[in-house]
Amino acid sequence: MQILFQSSSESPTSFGLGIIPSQITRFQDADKPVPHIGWNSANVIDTPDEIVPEHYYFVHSYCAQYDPERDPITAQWAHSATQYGQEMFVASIHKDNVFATQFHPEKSGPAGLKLLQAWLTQDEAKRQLTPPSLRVPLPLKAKGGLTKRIIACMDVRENDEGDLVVTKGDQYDVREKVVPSDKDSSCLVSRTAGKVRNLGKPVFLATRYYREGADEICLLNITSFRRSPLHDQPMLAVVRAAAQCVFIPLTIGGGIKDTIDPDGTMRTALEVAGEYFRAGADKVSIGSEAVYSVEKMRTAGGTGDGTSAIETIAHVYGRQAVVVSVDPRRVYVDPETYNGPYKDEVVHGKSDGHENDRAKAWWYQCTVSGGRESRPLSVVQLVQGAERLGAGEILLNSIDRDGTGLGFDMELVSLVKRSVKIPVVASSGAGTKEHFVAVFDCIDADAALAAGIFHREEVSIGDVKEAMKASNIPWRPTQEIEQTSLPSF
Ligand code: 1PR
Repeated sequence: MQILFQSSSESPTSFGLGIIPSQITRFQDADKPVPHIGWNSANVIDTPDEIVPEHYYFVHSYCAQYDPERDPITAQWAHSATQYGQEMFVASIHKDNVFATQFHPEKSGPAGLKLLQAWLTQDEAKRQLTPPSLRVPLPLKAKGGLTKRIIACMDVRENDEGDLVVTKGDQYDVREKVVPSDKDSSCLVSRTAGKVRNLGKPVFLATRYYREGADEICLLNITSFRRSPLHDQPMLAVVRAAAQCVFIPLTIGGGIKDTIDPDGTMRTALEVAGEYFRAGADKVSIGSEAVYSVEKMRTAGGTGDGTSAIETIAHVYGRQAVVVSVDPRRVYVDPETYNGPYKDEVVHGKSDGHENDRAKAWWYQCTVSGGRESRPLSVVQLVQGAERLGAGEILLNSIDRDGTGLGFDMELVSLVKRSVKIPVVASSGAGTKEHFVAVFDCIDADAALAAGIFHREEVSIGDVKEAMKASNIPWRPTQEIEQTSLPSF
Protein backbone atom coordinates (compact mmCIF):
# COMPACT_ATOMS: atom_id res chain seq x y z
CA MET A 1 0.00 0.00 0.00
CA GLN A 2 2.75 2.45 0.93
CA ILE A 3 4.38 2.29 -2.50
CA LEU A 4 1.26 3.88 -4.04
CA PHE A 5 2.08 7.06 -2.08
CA GLN A 6 4.44 9.86 -3.06
CA SER A 7 7.22 9.23 -0.56
CA SER A 8 8.03 8.01 2.92
CA SER A 9 10.03 9.43 5.79
CA GLU A 10 11.55 5.92 6.00
CA SER A 11 13.66 6.77 2.94
CA PRO A 12 13.03 10.38 1.88
CA THR A 13 15.11 10.18 -1.29
CA SER A 14 13.28 7.15 -2.74
CA PHE A 15 9.97 7.93 -4.38
CA GLY A 16 6.84 5.82 -4.55
CA LEU A 17 4.44 5.63 -7.50
CA GLY A 18 2.73 8.84 -6.41
CA ILE A 19 -0.78 7.62 -7.27
CA ILE A 20 -1.79 9.09 -3.92
CA PRO A 21 0.13 12.36 -3.62
CA SER A 22 0.80 12.17 0.12
CA GLN A 23 3.57 11.14 2.49
CA ILE A 24 4.01 8.06 4.66
CA THR A 25 5.30 8.89 8.14
CA ARG A 26 6.55 7.04 11.22
CA PHE A 27 4.34 6.35 14.26
CA GLN A 28 5.06 8.45 17.34
CA ASP A 29 6.63 6.22 19.99
CA ALA A 30 6.18 8.48 23.03
CA ASP A 31 2.97 6.72 24.13
CA LYS A 32 3.28 3.25 22.61
CA PRO A 33 5.68 0.59 21.34
CA VAL A 34 6.78 0.96 17.71
CA PRO A 35 6.67 -1.11 15.45
CA HIS A 36 2.92 -1.62 15.59
CA ILE A 37 2.69 -5.42 15.66
CA GLY A 38 -0.47 -7.44 16.06
CA TRP A 39 -4.15 -7.86 15.33
CA ASN A 40 -6.23 -4.72 14.97
CA SER A 41 -9.84 -4.18 13.95
CA ALA A 42 -10.55 -1.71 11.11
CA ASN A 43 -13.48 0.64 10.43
CA VAL A 44 -14.84 0.80 6.91
CA ILE A 45 -15.13 4.48 6.07
CA ASP A 46 -18.42 4.38 4.16
CA THR A 47 -20.15 2.87 7.16
CA PRO A 48 -18.35 4.56 10.05
CA ASP A 49 -20.57 3.12 12.77
CA GLU A 50 -19.84 -0.38 11.71
CA ILE A 51 -16.66 -1.84 13.09
CA VAL A 52 -15.54 -4.66 10.88
CA PRO A 53 -15.97 -7.61 13.22
CA GLU A 54 -12.78 -9.13 11.91
CA HIS A 55 -9.26 -8.34 13.05
CA TYR A 56 -6.34 -8.15 10.65
CA TYR A 57 -2.63 -8.60 11.25
CA PHE A 58 -0.46 -5.47 11.05
CA VAL A 59 3.31 -5.24 11.34
CA HIS A 60 4.85 -1.85 10.49
CA SER A 61 6.49 1.29 11.87
CA TYR A 62 5.29 3.66 9.12
CA CYS A 63 1.76 4.50 8.03
CA ALA A 64 -0.49 6.86 6.08
CA GLN A 65 -2.06 9.07 8.74
CA TYR A 66 -5.85 9.35 8.57
CA ASP A 67 -6.63 13.01 9.18
CA PRO A 68 -9.37 14.34 6.84
CA GLU A 69 -8.72 17.99 7.78
CA ARG A 70 -4.97 18.00 7.29
CA ASP A 71 -4.84 15.54 4.39
CA PRO A 72 -8.25 15.29 2.65
CA ILE A 73 -6.84 13.45 -0.38
CA THR A 74 -5.58 10.46 1.60
CA ALA A 75 -8.83 10.43 3.56
CA GLN A 76 -10.79 10.28 0.30
CA TRP A 77 -8.84 7.25 -0.86
CA ALA A 78 -9.14 5.50 2.47
CA HIS A 79 -11.41 2.49 2.42
CA SER A 80 -10.86 1.59 6.06
CA ALA A 81 -8.98 3.17 8.93
CA THR A 82 -7.93 2.16 12.38
CA GLN A 83 -6.27 3.46 15.50
CA TYR A 84 -3.01 2.85 17.31
CA GLY A 85 -2.58 4.80 20.54
CA GLN A 86 -3.84 8.30 19.71
CA GLU A 87 -3.05 8.00 16.00
CA MET A 88 -5.61 7.17 13.32
CA PHE A 89 -4.17 5.66 10.17
CA VAL A 90 -5.32 4.16 6.89
CA ALA A 91 -5.82 0.38 7.00
CA SER A 92 -6.80 -0.04 3.33
CA ILE A 93 -7.34 2.12 0.26
CA HIS A 94 -9.76 1.57 -2.60
CA LYS A 95 -10.45 3.38 -5.82
CA ASP A 96 -11.68 1.78 -9.01
CA ASN A 97 -9.64 -1.37 -9.48
CA VAL A 98 -6.92 -0.31 -7.07
CA PHE A 99 -7.14 -1.94 -3.66
CA ALA A 100 -4.31 -2.15 -1.18
CA THR A 101 -3.94 -2.94 2.48
CA GLN A 102 -1.60 -1.84 5.23
CA PHE A 103 -2.34 -5.10 7.04
CA HIS A 104 -1.32 -8.56 5.79
CA PRO A 105 -4.40 -10.41 4.48
CA GLU A 106 -2.33 -13.54 3.82
CA LYS A 107 -1.47 -13.64 7.53
CA SER A 108 -4.87 -12.58 8.88
CA GLY A 109 -6.41 -16.03 9.17
CA PRO A 110 -9.83 -16.73 7.63
CA ALA A 111 -10.70 -12.99 7.63
CA GLY A 112 -7.74 -12.22 5.38
CA LEU A 113 -8.36 -15.20 3.11
CA LYS A 114 -12.03 -14.13 2.76
CA LEU A 115 -10.93 -10.65 1.76
CA LEU A 116 -8.50 -11.95 -0.86
CA GLN A 117 -11.09 -14.36 -2.20
CA ALA A 118 -13.68 -11.58 -2.49
CA TRP A 119 -11.22 -9.36 -4.32
CA LEU A 120 -10.32 -12.10 -6.79
CA THR A 121 -13.87 -13.17 -7.52
CA GLN A 122 -15.88 -9.94 -7.23
CA ASP A 123 -17.17 -8.66 -10.54
CA GLU A 124 -15.53 -5.53 -11.88
CA ALA A 125 -18.64 -3.32 -11.63
CA LYS A 126 -18.99 -3.97 -7.91
CA ARG A 127 -15.47 -2.76 -7.28
CA GLN A 128 -16.50 0.79 -8.16
CA LEU A 129 -17.33 1.98 -4.68
CA THR A 130 -18.58 5.40 -3.75
CA PRO A 131 -16.51 7.95 -5.69
CA PRO A 132 -13.76 9.04 -3.30
CA SER A 133 -14.90 12.66 -3.07
CA LEU A 134 -18.29 11.54 -1.76
CA ARG A 135 -16.97 9.30 0.98
CA VAL A 136 -17.96 10.14 4.51
CA PRO A 137 -14.80 10.96 6.46
CA LEU A 138 -14.42 8.76 9.49
CA PRO A 139 -14.55 10.68 12.77
CA LEU A 140 -11.23 10.77 14.56
CA LYS A 141 -10.95 8.44 17.53
CA ALA A 142 -12.69 5.41 16.12
CA LYS A 143 -13.21 2.45 18.38
CA GLY A 144 -11.04 -0.58 17.97
CA GLY A 145 -7.33 -0.93 18.45
CA LEU A 146 -4.56 -3.36 18.99
CA THR A 147 -5.26 -6.62 20.81
CA LYS A 148 -2.84 -8.49 23.05
CA ARG A 149 -1.32 -11.50 21.30
CA ILE A 150 -1.21 -15.13 22.44
CA ILE A 151 1.73 -16.98 20.91
CA ALA A 152 2.15 -20.75 20.81
CA CYS A 153 5.81 -21.70 20.75
CA MET A 154 7.38 -24.90 19.56
CA ASP A 155 10.95 -25.79 20.50
CA VAL A 156 12.05 -28.06 17.68
CA ARG A 157 15.04 -30.41 17.55
CA GLU A 158 16.05 -33.87 16.39
CA ASN A 159 15.25 -36.62 18.84
CA ASP A 160 17.45 -39.64 19.48
CA GLU A 161 15.90 -41.44 16.49
CA GLY A 162 16.77 -38.55 14.15
CA ASP A 163 13.20 -37.24 13.73
CA LEU A 164 12.47 -33.54 14.02
CA VAL A 165 10.09 -33.22 16.99
CA VAL A 166 8.56 -30.59 19.23
CA THR A 167 10.20 -30.92 22.60
CA LYS A 168 9.83 -29.11 25.88
CA GLY A 169 11.75 -29.20 29.09
CA ASP A 170 12.08 -27.28 32.25
CA GLN A 171 14.81 -24.73 32.73
CA TYR A 172 16.02 -25.66 29.22
CA ASP A 173 16.62 -29.35 29.98
CA VAL A 174 14.56 -31.19 27.36
CA ARG A 175 15.51 -34.75 28.29
CA GLU A 176 13.18 -37.07 30.16
CA LYS A 177 14.02 -37.34 33.85
CA VAL A 178 14.73 -40.41 35.92
CA VAL A 179 11.46 -40.84 37.81
CA PRO A 180 10.97 -42.46 41.22
CA SER A 181 8.91 -45.63 41.07
CA ASP A 182 5.38 -45.59 42.48
CA LYS A 183 5.97 -48.87 44.27
CA ASP A 184 8.99 -47.92 46.30
CA SER A 185 11.00 -44.77 46.77
CA SER A 186 14.16 -45.97 45.06
CA CYS A 187 15.03 -44.32 41.74
CA LEU A 188 14.40 -46.52 38.74
CA VAL A 189 15.50 -45.56 35.28
CA SER A 190 12.34 -45.42 33.16
CA ARG A 191 12.28 -46.61 29.56
CA THR A 192 12.45 -43.06 28.21
CA ALA A 193 14.77 -41.54 30.83
CA GLY A 194 17.47 -39.41 29.28
CA LYS A 195 15.77 -39.24 25.88
CA VAL A 196 14.67 -36.03 24.20
CA ARG A 197 11.06 -35.42 25.23
CA ASN A 198 8.77 -35.82 22.21
CA LEU A 199 5.54 -33.82 22.39
CA GLY A 200 4.48 -34.09 18.77
CA LYS A 201 5.15 -33.10 15.19
CA PRO A 202 5.81 -29.42 14.46
CA VAL A 203 3.45 -28.86 11.50
CA PHE A 204 0.67 -30.87 13.15
CA LEU A 205 0.89 -28.76 16.30
CA ALA A 206 1.26 -25.47 14.41
CA THR A 207 -1.92 -26.22 12.48
CA ARG A 208 -3.76 -27.19 15.65
CA TYR A 209 -2.80 -23.91 17.33
CA TYR A 210 -3.83 -21.92 14.25
CA ARG A 211 -7.27 -23.51 14.38
CA GLU A 212 -7.57 -22.97 18.13
CA GLY A 213 -7.06 -19.22 17.69
CA ALA A 214 -3.36 -18.58 18.34
CA ASP A 215 -2.40 -15.09 17.20
CA GLU A 216 1.10 -16.13 16.18
CA ILE A 217 3.23 -19.24 15.96
CA CYS A 218 6.86 -19.42 16.94
CA LEU A 219 9.17 -22.24 15.84
CA LEU A 220 12.59 -22.35 17.50
CA ASN A 221 15.30 -24.62 16.19
CA ILE A 222 16.89 -25.03 19.61
CA THR A 223 20.06 -26.93 18.66
CA SER A 224 20.89 -25.15 15.42
CA PHE A 225 23.96 -23.59 17.00
CA ARG A 226 25.55 -26.99 16.43
CA ARG A 227 25.46 -26.92 12.62
CA SER A 228 24.73 -24.83 9.56
CA PRO A 229 21.05 -24.01 9.19
CA LEU A 230 21.32 -23.78 5.40
CA HIS A 231 22.03 -27.49 5.46
CA ASP A 232 19.33 -28.05 8.05
CA GLN A 233 16.79 -28.81 5.36
CA PRO A 234 14.25 -30.52 7.66
CA MET A 235 13.66 -27.23 9.51
CA LEU A 236 13.26 -25.29 6.26
CA ALA A 237 10.85 -27.98 5.08
CA VAL A 238 8.90 -27.60 8.33
CA VAL A 239 8.61 -23.84 7.79
CA ARG A 240 7.51 -24.32 4.18
CA ALA A 241 4.88 -26.90 5.14
CA ALA A 242 3.62 -24.81 8.08
CA ALA A 243 3.27 -21.72 5.87
CA GLN A 244 0.97 -23.66 3.55
CA CYS A 245 -1.62 -24.45 6.18
CA VAL A 246 -1.12 -21.78 8.84
CA PHE A 247 -2.29 -18.30 7.80
CA ILE A 248 -1.07 -16.36 10.80
CA PRO A 249 2.42 -14.94 11.38
CA LEU A 250 5.30 -17.37 11.81
CA THR A 251 8.44 -16.46 13.70
CA ILE A 252 11.42 -18.73 13.10
CA GLY A 253 14.45 -18.78 15.37
CA GLY A 254 17.67 -20.66 15.89
CA GLY A 255 20.95 -20.36 14.02
CA ILE A 256 20.34 -16.94 12.46
CA LYS A 257 24.01 -15.93 12.17
CA ASP A 258 26.94 -15.90 9.75
CA THR A 259 27.87 -19.52 9.05
CA ILE A 260 30.27 -21.49 6.89
CA ASP A 261 28.88 -24.41 4.92
CA PRO A 262 30.75 -27.71 5.06
CA ASP A 263 32.15 -26.97 1.57
CA GLY A 264 33.65 -23.74 2.90
CA THR A 265 31.08 -21.34 1.42
CA MET A 266 30.44 -18.35 3.64
CA ARG A 267 26.74 -17.71 4.36
CA THR A 268 25.80 -14.42 5.95
CA ALA A 269 23.06 -14.12 8.56
CA LEU A 270 21.14 -12.13 5.95
CA GLU A 271 21.26 -15.11 3.55
CA VAL A 272 20.18 -17.50 6.29
CA ALA A 273 17.27 -15.23 7.22
CA GLY A 274 16.39 -14.83 3.53
CA GLU A 275 16.03 -18.63 3.23
CA TYR A 276 13.58 -18.64 6.12
CA PHE A 277 11.61 -15.65 4.78
CA ARG A 278 11.33 -17.31 1.37
CA ALA A 279 10.20 -20.53 3.08
CA GLY A 280 7.32 -18.60 4.68
CA ALA A 281 8.63 -17.01 7.88
CA ASP A 282 7.41 -13.50 8.70
CA LYS A 283 9.93 -12.75 11.40
CA VAL A 284 13.26 -14.26 12.38
CA SER A 285 14.36 -14.52 15.97
CA ILE A 286 18.02 -14.03 16.82
CA GLY A 287 19.37 -15.42 20.11
CA SER A 288 23.09 -15.99 20.73
CA GLU A 289 24.24 -13.81 17.85
CA ALA A 290 22.38 -10.81 19.29
CA VAL A 291 24.36 -11.16 22.52
CA TYR A 292 27.69 -11.18 20.66
CA SER A 293 26.62 -8.21 18.51
CA VAL A 294 25.65 -6.11 21.52
CA GLU A 295 28.90 -7.00 23.30
CA LYS A 296 30.82 -5.91 20.20
CA MET A 297 28.84 -2.69 19.90
CA ARG A 298 29.48 -1.81 23.56
CA THR A 299 33.22 -2.44 23.14
CA ALA A 300 33.20 -0.19 20.07
CA GLY A 301 31.69 2.69 22.02
CA GLY A 302 27.97 2.12 21.64
CA THR A 303 27.38 2.28 17.89
CA GLY A 304 26.90 -0.61 15.49
CA ASP A 305 29.15 -0.89 12.45
CA GLY A 306 26.31 -2.08 10.18
CA THR A 307 27.58 -5.66 9.90
CA SER A 308 25.65 -7.45 12.66
CA ALA A 309 22.83 -9.89 11.89
CA ILE A 310 20.30 -7.51 13.47
CA GLU A 311 21.45 -4.53 11.39
CA THR A 312 21.79 -6.31 8.05
CA ILE A 313 18.44 -8.13 8.29
CA ALA A 314 16.58 -5.04 9.59
CA HIS A 315 18.10 -2.97 6.78
CA VAL A 316 16.76 -5.29 4.06
CA TYR A 317 13.54 -6.66 5.57
CA GLY A 318 12.63 -3.90 8.06
CA ARG A 319 13.11 -3.92 11.81
CA GLN A 320 9.64 -5.33 12.36
CA ALA A 321 10.93 -8.62 10.90
CA VAL A 322 13.73 -8.92 13.48
CA VAL A 323 12.97 -10.39 16.90
CA VAL A 324 15.68 -10.76 19.52
CA SER A 325 15.20 -13.83 21.70
CA VAL A 326 16.68 -13.33 25.16
CA ASP A 327 17.61 -16.18 27.53
CA PRO A 328 18.40 -14.56 30.90
CA ARG A 329 19.10 -16.35 34.16
CA ARG A 330 18.87 -14.90 37.66
CA VAL A 331 22.11 -14.27 39.56
CA TYR A 332 21.32 -14.00 43.26
CA VAL A 333 23.23 -11.43 45.30
CA ASP A 334 23.32 -10.28 48.89
CA PRO A 335 21.01 -7.24 48.92
CA GLU A 336 22.92 -5.66 51.81
CA THR A 337 26.43 -5.92 50.39
CA TYR A 338 26.19 -6.21 46.58
CA ASN A 339 28.01 -3.30 44.96
CA GLY A 340 28.84 -4.87 41.58
CA PRO A 341 28.41 -3.46 38.07
CA TYR A 342 24.70 -4.38 37.89
CA LYS A 343 23.65 -2.83 41.20
CA ASP A 344 21.22 -0.46 39.46
CA GLU A 345 19.41 -3.43 37.92
CA VAL A 346 19.07 -5.50 41.08
CA VAL A 347 15.51 -6.70 41.68
CA HIS A 348 14.19 -7.37 45.17
CA GLY A 349 11.64 -10.17 45.69
CA LYS A 350 8.39 -8.66 46.95
CA SER A 351 6.97 -9.70 50.32
CA ASP A 352 3.67 -10.56 48.57
CA GLY A 353 5.43 -12.12 45.54
CA HIS A 354 6.25 -15.76 44.92
CA GLU A 355 7.32 -17.48 48.14
CA ASN A 356 10.65 -18.65 46.63
CA ASP A 357 11.57 -15.04 45.84
CA ARG A 358 10.84 -13.36 49.16
CA ALA A 359 13.76 -11.64 50.90
CA LYS A 360 16.00 -12.40 47.93
CA ALA A 361 17.68 -10.07 45.44
CA TRP A 362 19.06 -10.78 41.99
CA TRP A 363 20.04 -9.39 38.59
CA TYR A 364 19.49 -11.02 35.20
CA GLN A 365 22.49 -12.32 33.28
CA CYS A 366 22.38 -13.08 29.55
CA THR A 367 23.30 -16.50 28.18
CA VAL A 368 24.02 -18.01 24.76
CA SER A 369 23.67 -21.46 23.16
CA GLY A 370 20.39 -22.24 24.88
CA GLY A 371 21.57 -21.24 28.36
CA ARG A 372 24.76 -23.31 28.21
CA GLU A 373 27.09 -20.31 28.54
CA SER A 374 26.67 -17.16 30.63
CA ARG A 375 28.01 -13.88 29.26
CA PRO A 376 29.19 -10.66 30.94
CA LEU A 377 26.05 -8.79 29.89
CA SER A 378 22.86 -7.96 31.77
CA VAL A 379 19.39 -8.28 30.31
CA VAL A 380 18.94 -4.49 30.33
CA GLN A 381 22.21 -4.00 28.44
CA LEU A 382 21.17 -6.63 25.91
CA VAL A 383 17.65 -5.39 25.17
CA GLN A 384 18.70 -1.74 24.97
CA GLY A 385 21.63 -2.65 22.72
CA ALA A 386 19.43 -4.83 20.50
CA GLU A 387 16.90 -2.01 20.17
CA ARG A 388 19.68 0.40 19.20
CA LEU A 389 20.99 -2.02 16.55
CA GLY A 390 17.54 -2.26 14.99
CA ALA A 391 15.56 -5.10 16.60
CA GLY A 392 11.80 -4.72 16.28
CA GLU A 393 10.65 -6.92 19.14
CA ILE A 394 11.99 -8.70 22.23
CA LEU A 395 11.07 -12.34 22.92
CA LEU A 396 11.79 -12.51 26.63
CA ASN A 397 12.38 -16.01 27.99
CA SER A 398 13.39 -16.87 31.55
CA ILE A 399 15.56 -19.91 32.18
CA ASP A 400 14.48 -19.92 35.85
CA ARG A 401 10.77 -20.06 34.97
CA ASP A 402 10.88 -22.12 31.74
CA GLY A 403 8.57 -25.13 32.05
CA THR A 404 7.88 -24.59 35.75
CA GLY A 405 4.25 -23.42 35.45
CA LEU A 406 4.92 -20.85 38.22
CA GLY A 407 3.84 -17.93 36.04
CA PHE A 408 5.80 -15.40 34.01
CA ASP A 409 8.71 -13.72 35.79
CA MET A 410 6.83 -10.48 36.42
CA GLU A 411 9.90 -8.62 37.74
CA LEU A 412 11.81 -9.52 34.59
CA VAL A 413 9.02 -8.53 32.21
CA SER A 414 8.47 -5.28 34.06
CA LEU A 415 12.22 -4.44 34.01
CA VAL A 416 12.48 -5.05 30.25
CA LYS A 417 9.20 -3.25 29.45
CA ARG A 418 10.59 -0.17 31.24
CA SER A 419 13.90 -0.41 29.37
CA VAL A 420 12.79 -0.41 25.71
CA LYS A 421 10.16 1.08 23.40
CA ILE A 422 9.80 -1.89 21.08
CA PRO A 423 7.15 -4.55 21.85
CA VAL A 424 7.98 -7.19 24.47
CA VAL A 425 6.71 -10.78 24.34
CA ALA A 426 6.58 -12.36 27.83
CA SER A 427 7.66 -16.01 27.74
CA SER A 428 8.40 -18.91 30.10
CA GLY A 429 6.49 -20.18 33.10
CA ALA A 430 2.82 -19.91 32.07
CA GLY A 431 0.88 -22.48 34.07
CA THR A 432 -2.69 -21.11 34.18
CA LYS A 433 -4.89 -18.75 32.16
CA GLU A 434 -4.66 -16.27 35.06
CA HIS A 435 -0.92 -15.95 34.46
CA PHE A 436 -1.66 -14.43 31.03
CA VAL A 437 -4.21 -12.01 32.48
CA ALA A 438 -1.69 -10.90 35.12
CA VAL A 439 1.14 -10.19 32.67
CA PHE A 440 -1.18 -8.10 30.48
CA ASP A 441 -3.02 -6.40 33.31
CA CYS A 442 -0.16 -5.59 35.67
CA ILE A 443 2.71 -5.07 33.23
CA ASP A 444 1.08 -4.34 29.88
CA ALA A 445 3.18 -6.95 28.03
CA ASP A 446 2.47 -6.74 24.31
CA ALA A 447 2.14 -10.50 23.85
CA ALA A 448 2.47 -13.63 25.94
CA LEU A 449 3.99 -16.90 24.78
CA ALA A 450 3.59 -20.41 26.15
CA ALA A 451 4.65 -23.88 25.17
CA GLY A 452 4.23 -26.70 27.72
CA ILE A 453 0.68 -26.03 28.87
CA PHE A 454 -0.55 -25.86 25.26
CA HIS A 455 1.37 -28.96 24.13
CA ARG A 456 0.09 -31.00 27.08
CA GLU A 457 -3.45 -29.58 26.57
CA GLU A 458 -3.64 -28.43 30.18
CA VAL A 459 -4.92 -24.99 29.17
CA SER A 460 -6.25 -24.20 25.70
CA ILE A 461 -5.80 -21.00 23.74
CA GLY A 462 -9.60 -20.63 23.92
CA ASP A 463 -9.44 -20.76 27.74
CA VAL A 464 -6.85 -17.99 27.74
CA LYS A 465 -8.93 -15.82 25.37
CA GLU A 466 -12.04 -16.29 27.54
CA ALA A 467 -10.10 -15.19 30.61
CA MET A 468 -8.82 -12.12 28.73
CA LYS A 469 -12.34 -11.25 27.65
CA ALA A 470 -13.63 -11.56 31.22
CA SER A 471 -10.88 -9.21 32.41
CA ASN A 472 -11.44 -6.64 29.65
CA ILE A 473 -8.06 -7.22 28.07
CA PRO A 474 -8.19 -6.50 24.33
CA TRP A 475 -8.26 -9.90 22.62
CA ARG A 476 -8.90 -11.30 19.15
CA PRO A 477 -11.90 -13.62 18.90
CA THR A 478 -11.17 -16.99 17.33
CA GLN A 479 -12.37 -17.12 13.74
CA GLU A 480 -14.18 -20.08 12.25
CA ILE A 481 -11.71 -22.16 10.25
CA GLU A 482 -12.65 -24.86 7.79
CA GLN A 483 -11.74 -28.19 9.44
CA THR A 484 -9.72 -30.50 7.25
CA SER A 485 -7.58 -33.33 8.54
CA LEU A 486 -4.49 -32.26 10.44
CA PRO A 487 -1.11 -32.82 8.79
CA SER A 488 0.83 -35.81 10.10
CA PHE A 489 4.32 -34.28 10.03
O1 1PR B 1 20.89 -18.86 19.80
O2 1PR B 1 19.97 -17.80 17.77
O3 1PR B 1 20.55 -20.20 17.77
O4 1PR B 1 18.59 -19.34 19.02
C1 1PR B 1 18.28 -20.49 19.77
C2 1PR B 1 16.88 -20.33 20.26
O5 1PR B 1 16.51 -21.55 20.88
C3 1PR B 1 16.73 -19.24 21.30
O6 1PR B 1 15.54 -18.53 21.03
C4 1PR B 1 16.61 -20.00 22.64
O7 1PR B 1 15.69 -19.34 23.49
C5 1PR B 1 16.03 -21.33 22.18
N1 1PR B 1 16.50 -22.46 23.01
C6 1PR B 1 17.73 -22.97 23.02
N2 1PR B 1 17.76 -24.04 23.85
C7 1PR B 1 16.55 -24.18 24.38
C8 1PR B 1 16.10 -25.21 25.32
O8 1PR B 1 14.98 -25.24 25.80
N3 1PR B 1 17.00 -26.14 25.65
N4 1PR B 1 14.47 -22.99 24.12
C9 1PR B 1 15.75 -23.18 23.85
C10 1PR B 1 14.09 -21.98 24.80
C11 1PR B 1 12.22 -21.09 25.62
C12 1PR B 1 10.93 -20.89 24.99
C13 1PR B 1 9.89 -21.73 25.67
C14 1PR B 1 9.29 -20.85 26.72
C15 1PR B 1 7.92 -21.23 27.14
N5 1PR B 1 12.80 -22.25 25.08
O9 1PR B 1 11.04 -21.16 23.66
O10 1PR B 1 9.05 -22.12 24.69
O11 1PR B 1 10.17 -20.85 27.85
O12 1PR B 1 7.92 -22.44 27.81
P1 1PR B 1 6.80 -22.79 28.87
O13 1PR B 1 5.55 -22.09 28.49
O14 1PR B 1 6.65 -24.29 28.80
O15 1PR B 1 7.35 -22.35 30.21
P2 1PR B 1 20.09 -19.04 18.59
